Amino acid sequence: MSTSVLGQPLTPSVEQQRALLRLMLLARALDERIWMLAQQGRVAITGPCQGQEAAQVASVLALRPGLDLFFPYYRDVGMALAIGFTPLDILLGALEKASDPCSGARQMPYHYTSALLRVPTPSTSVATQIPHAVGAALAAKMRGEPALAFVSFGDGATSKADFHEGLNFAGIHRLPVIFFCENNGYAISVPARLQVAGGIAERAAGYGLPGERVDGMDPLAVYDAVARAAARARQGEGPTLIEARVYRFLPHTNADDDRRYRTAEEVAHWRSRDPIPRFAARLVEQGVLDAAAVEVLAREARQAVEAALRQAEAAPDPNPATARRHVYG
Ligand SMILES: Cc1ncc(C[n+]2csc(CCOP(=O)(O)OP(=O)(O)O)c2C)c(N)n1
Repeated sequence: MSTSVLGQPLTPSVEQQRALLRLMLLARALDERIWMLAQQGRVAITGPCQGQEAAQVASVLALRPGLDLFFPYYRDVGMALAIGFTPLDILLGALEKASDPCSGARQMPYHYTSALLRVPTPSTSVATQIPHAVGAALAAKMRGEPALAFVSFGDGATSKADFHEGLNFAGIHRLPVIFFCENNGYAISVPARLQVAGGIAERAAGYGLPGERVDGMDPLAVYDAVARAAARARQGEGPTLIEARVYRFLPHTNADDDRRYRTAEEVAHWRSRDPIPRFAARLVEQGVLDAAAVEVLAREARQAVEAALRQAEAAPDPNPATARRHVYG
């Protein structure tokens, strides 16, 4: 694990460690349910987060939701929950209901948007949230606000010009932004070795900012790296690139067949490193929770998702007569 300037990793409080596990379990339960709805044809599309929950939740817990600006991407169910979106918010989007808080079902689902939670609306084009975040960090710096901008994206996004332009500008102007790459090894079927000849973290050096690789299956390692990057940003020391090595357990989306580009053995290997049972076992070992309490958290997560689903299913669909409202041109 990486260390702070004092040589000690920055660790979440016991309360935060419980919240970490609770949110990871909630993300897993919600993602599993949405995947099932997609298999049933009741949800049109989903890009599952399973395997990436530790990186998604721990990064947010090291930051200040409500103050900082967040730019998550479509796979970030765990991140969205940690920022403050509810399972109901996410399900209203997944089921394309009129009361979807992100866009009233006018965007694709999982385009997380909330003025209250300081999450600006994203575009569907991969990596475009990166320059958006850099611009928001510039604005925060010009206004003298204490907020930083946190932006997440996949390994494939690092091939886009938006990534390089964003890092370059942020590096030159020492902007308070954290670039958080969830490297799950693939951009759909394209393996990371065909995206990046060197490493992703190493790309930061060319833009004059620190780059760090962490085990994204370990929430404490992620928390430590993001907390240190946040401290740097808040002290005016500028941006950081963090590459969290993760794995997506399921296909890219429900429209993808991952058996065509990766082996069952590879998936099984990464599943054996599933961040949720490993972190739960660690908390039990350290006496933070007992095994029964872990079971209760898992059950409560599934119940919360079922209750939200009942509510979302009962919500009205959009009125087709309004389909062209807000359409430009
Ligand atoms: C500019 C652009 N090109 C292609 C797509 C289609 N597309 C959607 S997701 C994706 C893969 C992105 O991979 P990565 O950034 O590694 O993230 P992951 O989905 O693996 O989490 C692609 C090519 C798109 N949305 N935008």
